[in-house]
Amino acid sequence: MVTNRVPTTPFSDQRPGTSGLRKKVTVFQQPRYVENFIQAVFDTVEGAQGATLVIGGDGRFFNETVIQTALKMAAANGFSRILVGQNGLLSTPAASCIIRKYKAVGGLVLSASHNPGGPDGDFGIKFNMAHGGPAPETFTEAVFKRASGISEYKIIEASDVDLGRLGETRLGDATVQVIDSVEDYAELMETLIDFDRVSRLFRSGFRMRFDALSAVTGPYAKAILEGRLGAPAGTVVNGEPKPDFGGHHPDPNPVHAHDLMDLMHGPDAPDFGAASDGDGDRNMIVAPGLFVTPSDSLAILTAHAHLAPGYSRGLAGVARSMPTSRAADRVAAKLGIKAYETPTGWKFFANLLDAGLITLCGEESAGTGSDHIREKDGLWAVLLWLNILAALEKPADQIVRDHWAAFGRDYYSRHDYEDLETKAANDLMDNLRGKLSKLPGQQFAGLTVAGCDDFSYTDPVDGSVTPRQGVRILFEEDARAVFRLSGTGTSGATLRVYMERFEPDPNRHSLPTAEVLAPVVAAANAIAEISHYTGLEAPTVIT
Ligand code: G16
Repeated sequence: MVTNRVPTTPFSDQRPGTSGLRKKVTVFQQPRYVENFIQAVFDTVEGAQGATLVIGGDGRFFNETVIQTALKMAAANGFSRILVGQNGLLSTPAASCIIRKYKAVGGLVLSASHNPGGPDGDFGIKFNMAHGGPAPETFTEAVFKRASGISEYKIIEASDVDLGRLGETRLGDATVQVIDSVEDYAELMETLIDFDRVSRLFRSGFRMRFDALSAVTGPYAKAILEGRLGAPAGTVVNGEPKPDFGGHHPDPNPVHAHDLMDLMHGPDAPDFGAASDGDGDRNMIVAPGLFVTPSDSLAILTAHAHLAPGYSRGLAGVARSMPTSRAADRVAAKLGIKAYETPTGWKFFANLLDAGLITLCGEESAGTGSDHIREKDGLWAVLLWLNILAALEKPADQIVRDHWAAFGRDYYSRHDYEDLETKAANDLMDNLRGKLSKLPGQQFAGLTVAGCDDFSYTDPVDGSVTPRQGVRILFEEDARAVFRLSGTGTSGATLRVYMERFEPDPNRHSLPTAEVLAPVVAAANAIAEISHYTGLEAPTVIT
């Protein structure tokens, strides 16, 4: 088979963001764009020759086209074995599981996560390392450097691989193995979660709704919930992955998963509701009449994880991203384990997990995970919740209220200002950073600034320092506002403002979140001069 070395010229915009390279589909469709980036990744991977590579994606528009290109390029670049999910499908957590299980050198995961799909939607490519987790910044920066000076890419001439048929084929000197997308992941879940107990829960008449939002988790949820655990057929809705996610915005939050929210707040709410995102790494948990914030969910899972077989020996520690509420820290203090605070981005958890410093970790952006893989894992979080529900034999909303009664409640909300002009967003952050030294002691909307900083992270394992990860403002009234710019958008800039306020009094645990946070919102707006810089009077999305 012929290996072609195709001359190319660089694109200037191939710097990966929070989670890989994410752009509009139309950007990826430019001739040589995909090839350049993949070649830059392959040139950066150490030990590619003769190694195993995993390839899969979330099934969004353009997935299969890029997978065929990636397979032919992988064969041309010396990988000897390539594992690819059937029909090109692998959820991000399944890809992480498979990389680890088959000792691959890494994997290409094709996804733009929770961003919309379809010809006018978004696409993305990320590389996960041999530990199964997202590449660290040293790697992604090296890829960017390589992509910025690239002059040729390697690809073999071959016909497309039949991705529908399980089994092996030869591609040049490489073996391509089309694998079942679900099997290895489901097996791993069985080692962590008490499947017998959860099956008994379903047999006792427990009702749940899992909304896969027409994204990749559908086949996983159907096989595990309705297949192995015996939940009634129809428990999983929107379970067929579609290239445009059926028009859904596959972001599991109260705004985009509104059908689930309506059901769970209606008269016929099932006992438990959950949803997952485009590539299956995020989760949303809803109790009857009560949305559980991702920050609370992490805290509750931390408090009760020992009830599941995979965590019965207790937890080494817990980590959360900086903008995530401090609810998990309170549980860690009670359990006598260490709590770590990392920048936004799952990659920052990998070192802590590898070093055995933490067992669980999570983020406000609906990601929760454990040391079983090196990615956040939407369905795993749902299964751990089910295990806890089965073990505690209490309704989900009761578990949440009991948690607040024991630890206090961290009221929490995130305001997103999307599609801003990049300059306006940068000016807002610069202005904010510029005034930090003068803020302590000042009052805004009745709150007094106790302290503030621009979060800088020193990795406790390798000592690397990651500065400028978001501005934190702490108020004396046990409230906090955090400001940062998103690293996953594909057009303009998105300002995220994260607000929280701690309430220890159980008599004040059923207030509307907006009411409790109103002074924090007003203070945040005043301090950052949000309407002045954005021209917006209100956020685009509130979650
Ligand atoms: C990615 C990262 C997460 C991060 C999230 C939001 O998630 O893996 O760690 O919290 O982006 O990032 P930002 O606030 O910069 O938009 P995903 O699910 O999109 O891969």
